[in-house]
Amino acid sequence: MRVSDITCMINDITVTVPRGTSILAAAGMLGIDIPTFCHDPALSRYGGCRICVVEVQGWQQLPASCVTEVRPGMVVYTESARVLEARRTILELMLANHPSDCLTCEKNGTCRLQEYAYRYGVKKGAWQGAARAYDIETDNPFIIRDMNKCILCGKCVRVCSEVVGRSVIDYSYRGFRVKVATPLDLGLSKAGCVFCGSCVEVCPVGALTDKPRVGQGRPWELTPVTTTCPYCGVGCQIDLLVKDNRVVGAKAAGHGVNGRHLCVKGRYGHQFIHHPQRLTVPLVKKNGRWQEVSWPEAIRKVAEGFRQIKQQYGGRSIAVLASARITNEENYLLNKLARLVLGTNHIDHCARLCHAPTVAGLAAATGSGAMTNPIKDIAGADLILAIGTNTTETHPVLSLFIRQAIQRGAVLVVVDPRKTELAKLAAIHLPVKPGTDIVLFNSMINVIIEENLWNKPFVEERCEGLPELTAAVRDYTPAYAQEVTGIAAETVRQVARAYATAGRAAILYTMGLTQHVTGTDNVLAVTNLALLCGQIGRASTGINPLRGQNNVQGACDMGALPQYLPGYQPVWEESCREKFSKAWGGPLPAQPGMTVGEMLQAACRGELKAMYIVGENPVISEADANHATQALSQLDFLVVQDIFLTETAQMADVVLPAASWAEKDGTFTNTERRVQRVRQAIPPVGNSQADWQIFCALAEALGRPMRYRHPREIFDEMAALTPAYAGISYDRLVKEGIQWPCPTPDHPGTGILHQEKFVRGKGKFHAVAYRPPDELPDRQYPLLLNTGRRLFHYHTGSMTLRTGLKDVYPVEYLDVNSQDAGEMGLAQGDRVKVISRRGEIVMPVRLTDEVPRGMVFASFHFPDAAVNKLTNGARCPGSHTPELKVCAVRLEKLEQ
Ligand SMILES: Nc1nc2c(c(=O)[nH]1)N[C@H]1C(S)=C(S)[C@@H](COP(=O)(O)OP(=O)(O)OC[C@H]3O[C@@H](n4cnc5c(=O)[nH]c(N)nc54)[C@H](O)[C@@H]3O)O[C@H]1N2
Ligand SMILES: Nc1nc2c(c(=O)[nH]1)N[C@H]1C(S)=C(S)[C@@H](COP(=O)(O)OP(=O)(O)OC[C@H]3O[C@@H](n4cnc5c(=O)[nH]c(N)nc54)[C@H](O)[C@@H]3O)O[C@H]1N2
Ligand code: SF4
Ligand code: SF4
Ligand code: SF4
Ligand SMILES: [Mo]
Repeated sequence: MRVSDITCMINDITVTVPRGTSILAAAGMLGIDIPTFCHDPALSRYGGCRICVVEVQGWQQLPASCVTEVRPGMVVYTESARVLEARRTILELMLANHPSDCLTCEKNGTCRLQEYAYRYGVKKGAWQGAARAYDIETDNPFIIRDMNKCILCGKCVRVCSEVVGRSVIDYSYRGFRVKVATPLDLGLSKAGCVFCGSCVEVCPVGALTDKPRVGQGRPWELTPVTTTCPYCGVGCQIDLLVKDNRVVGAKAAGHGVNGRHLCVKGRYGHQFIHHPQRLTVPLVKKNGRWQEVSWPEAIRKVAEGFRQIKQQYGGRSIAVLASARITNEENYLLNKLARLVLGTNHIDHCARLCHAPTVAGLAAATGSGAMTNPIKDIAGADLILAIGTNTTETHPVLSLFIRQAIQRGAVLVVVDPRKTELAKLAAIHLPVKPGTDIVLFNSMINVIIEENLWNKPFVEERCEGLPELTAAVRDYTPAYAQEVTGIAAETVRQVARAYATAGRAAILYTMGLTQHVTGTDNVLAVTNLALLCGQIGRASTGINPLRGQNNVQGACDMGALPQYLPGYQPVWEESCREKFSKAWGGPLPAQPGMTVGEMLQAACRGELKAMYIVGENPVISEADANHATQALSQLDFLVVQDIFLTETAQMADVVLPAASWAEKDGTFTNTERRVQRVRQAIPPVGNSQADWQIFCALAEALGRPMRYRHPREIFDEMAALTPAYAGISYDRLVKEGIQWPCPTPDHPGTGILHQEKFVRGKGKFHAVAYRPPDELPDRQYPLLLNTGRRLFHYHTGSMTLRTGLKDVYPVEYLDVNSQDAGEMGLAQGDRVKVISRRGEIVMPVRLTDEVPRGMVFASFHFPDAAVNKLTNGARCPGSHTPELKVCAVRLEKLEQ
């Protein structure tokens, strides 16, 4: 017992608890359940509903136990006669004006009011209060608000302001008319609600319900299946709610990185599963028209096609695109199929358009291309340097940890040319000119060396290459940085000092840093900064590339990259090749394969003859999409495997219908290297099949059978060959998942990388120099086009455009700076033709100050406004990632 501990007695049992513990919490420690409506341990204390009152010996009043702290010698009774009477009165008052449609209420069976009324034997009728008659708010696709059922516990208000950071709803009106409402009672859609559904999650009664679930089944008829979100790399744990082999809803699983929270896509973005346009049978194109065929025929056709091309031109004339959407097991098998069965090392995937500069740069400097720290660490940082990441829209649940850090007093510095929501939260926003980040970071390093703020012991003991770095940044003075980046010299100094002297500084970055012709150098510049200040290898520090797709970390780990076998074991190294060759039972090609961009070039030259594209939609997602489409049309044989007939699938000779993630078992690896389970909730829709089963069937038809009864067996085979995964197995992946490296079955996994030493030994400084973007605006094309993402949609829209997300965000706009628009004579909603050297599209404009003057911005989510027809295919030499963030365009206003 510590001095600060307090001993008291609850229901005649003695308990000792730390000072400051509430009576409610102390009772909880004894397993005594006190009813609560408004209390939530994760939210501020409120003490408003009073159902949790208890009797304290010697006290006149019955205190609310959630807000009353225990005192030494206190004697508490939680179910005394006085307490029971008080609770009954409270419940009677609540029921007096509560609607009595329990029989049809969606909350029936999980409602706390119902539960406590039953527990305390309270029936309606003692009082008949005036009934409330609010309109039920249903004007959005996701949340129904029936304030007639609200018991004013305020949890929704607190979760929205304290955790989600939005304050969309609050108490309004006075007295009897008091009601939880949006400003001016205009409804969620008009109040900046992001439809995260956290308010629904915490509401104890039927006042807030998930609209898509209404009428889909009573709570007790729904079977929850815990799995991992299929969208972004945060890897939230969700419970899919299943009835009669249909996914009818989803909620947060209550554990994992997200706990009770999800973003709108994770909670409401699943209707695509049962969308009528799902591919349910294999399709073969005959004379330009689709014909449905049986699986055996489709597999025969695909095997035949690849066999012929392999015989005629060799394996190197075939290329494979793997997928960051499919499981680890599937990527592993596809890798095996490509290298062993098809005999090609041409295998790549969307990481090429994304974090390939990270895989190249971070690995060169530290030995590992992965996020160094766990997501939860972010909350504990003293300074967060967020570079080119629109976190609140693209990694929404992760952004909650940034908000937590800010609440703790952390300084947020955002480097982004746009005034994003994150930038608005920042203490310091650095709106750099696009593509000039290297200058900013080299200049910060210049200041830190100049002012002797670098971490001498750390650098001397753990790093190499300081003289080269010092020489390389000599000319990057703050004055020069101001000239190139547009950030004031004094601000550069200020941020440099703040980062170098912070106790724990964490760097987060994403596409604003990588999608440039200098992507790899950008990553190296940021890494130099972290190494120099020793802001790595400790809790709440590090270099944290937030990986984009649900399983892009896993797809890279599984070797869906032309030069790597699983676990980044180089295919050009004989010992690695031999290891896999022995395990897989056949020879493997030695020469590293081509990247996506190289494949497309080779197809144009007629050197690449066939492609197998699994779970990617390059016709919409590739830079310079017209060129990509042109390349694909040159192929002799194209097979696409997807869950929908995407724009890419429409170009194929054969389309294979895959089962979605809800229809199969497996694992995804999230951005913090956490390997988590994907669990089958329903059988494959129609005649679709899990990707891994299709790969097995193909291998069989190509004469090299790969037989597995369950993905678990594939995982075990992979883990035996992949050191970082060696200690992981399905038996261990029960709840929280495991972060690699996990070398042995008794190893707990690794939260923080590079703690004692860097994976490569010493951390290596790299001298990098500024080069401008490949295509900047000029007189003919005077505007800079920046591209990226929106909260409500995901990539090429194949999934989100087939859900209620389309209703909240139905069309894409081109963001144009308001002043620019004024000068160009453009008004909100005007339709413009956006033209670059490579193509043109038409879309309406939105006037905004989020983009600086001279810049326009749009997402690539809408195939009818395919922004990649405009983007530049120029690539970073180190990683082959295209410069998706900068190209030059001009606008032509169209007559309405
Ligand atoms: N809602 C949603 N979430 C997603 C996705 C999605 O499609 N939709 N996709 C997932 C995937 S795969 C990925 S990779 C991530 C991407 O996540 P993010 O990288 O956060 O998203 P982007 O919109 O591509 O770009 C981020 C920011 O980079 C800024 N930027 C542009 N040029 C520069 C520059 O030169 N310097 C700096 N410092 N910043 C610049 C842009 O203004 C933009 O705000 O999101 C993931 N999450
Ligand atoms: N202009 C511009 N372009 C960009 C970017 C940008 O910022 N700006 N960002 C780039 C980045 S970072 C990325 S990651 C890429 C993403 O580019 P892509 O990966 O091409 O885009 P997605 O739409 O995610 O494509 C995934 C496909 O997989 C399908 N799918 C889903 N689940 C399954 C499954 O279980 N099995 C199978 N077989 N298929 C499935 C989906 O229907 C979808 O068609 O886009 C890049 N393109
Ligand atoms: S859905 Fe999220 S943002 Fe909207 S009101 Fe509820 S908690 Fe707030
Ligand atoms: S809507 Fe639900 S969570 Fe919000 S105050 Fe009313 S009862 Fe509480
Ligand atoms: S933050 Fe990412 S993983 Fe979490 S629910 Fe949203 S899309 Fe899914
Ligand atoms: Mo990505």
